[in-house]
Amino acid sequence: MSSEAILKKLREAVLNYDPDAAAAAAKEVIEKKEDPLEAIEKALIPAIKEVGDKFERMEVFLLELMLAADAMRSSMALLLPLIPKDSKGTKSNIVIGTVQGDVHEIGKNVVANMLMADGFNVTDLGVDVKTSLFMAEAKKSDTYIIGASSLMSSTMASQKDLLDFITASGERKRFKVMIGGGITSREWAEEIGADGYGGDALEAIKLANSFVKSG
Ligand code: B12
Repeated sequence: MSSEAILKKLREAVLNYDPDAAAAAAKEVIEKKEDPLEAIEKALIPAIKEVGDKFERMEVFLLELMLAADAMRSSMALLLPLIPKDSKGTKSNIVIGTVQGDVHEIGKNVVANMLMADGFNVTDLGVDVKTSLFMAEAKKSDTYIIGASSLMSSTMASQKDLLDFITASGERKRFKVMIGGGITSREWAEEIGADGYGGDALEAIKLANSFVKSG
């Protein structure tokens, strides 16, 4: 079976809300030694975005959105660990999480894994992360880089809360905060005083590296 045919299977599994088919297609990606990152970026992400667009147009229900998300989970659980990691992890520590009130994790997980692949030592705080925890965990793991993901208009405010919290602590200068996810934007990052915005995992990596270089 060609690479295109395998990617098509993966894409269709998400579009058909079928977690088992997604896991089976991911296994094929692995067996045929296809690039896991390409499978995520070219098949899985566009497919889940398509389902999201249908949900927004009210062409599908929440149940279908949840099944499509399960299909993402079952396939990404197999593919993400295969992205080659820079085992040294020497560039810097970094903490990342999805902000308070928000349980979307797919994009944040891609970013976290890509940062690891690029040599960062990543502490993933998970989803619905309490605002104060980002800074507490950054201090615990002795890092100054914080990444905060938000996918909803209602939870973008938690990104602002994070920046306000750090500023109020009097330690704003000590941290570099990057934000991203769904509908967030460069303009939003500027408005809330974040140090950077990443529209995708590659931009997240560039940003994190620029923080390391600028100290
Ligand atoms: C999958 C999904 C779900 C799944 C999440 C499963 C999971 N474990 O993650 C489930 C079914 C649980 C879900 C639930 C809900 N969802 Co939802 N969901 C989506 C969907 C379809 C895809 C999100 C996704 O994974 N995208 C793919 C990833 C790869 O993209 P990404 O997250 O943006 O990440 C990339 C970049 O943004 C960037 N990035 C991400 N994070 C970070 C962080 C940093 C630091 C940086 C630098 C970069 C970066 O890099 C990533 C890789 O390229 C979107 C639609 C869409 N188009 O996004 C709706 C969407 C986000 N959901 C939405 C809604 C409304 C909900 C619910 C409220 C539905 C409901 N009625 O209950 C709940 C919310 C629950 C909660 N409290 O959080 C709305 C939000 C609307 C809005 N503007 O506020 C959307 C936009 C759908 C829609 N069009 O209406 N959802």
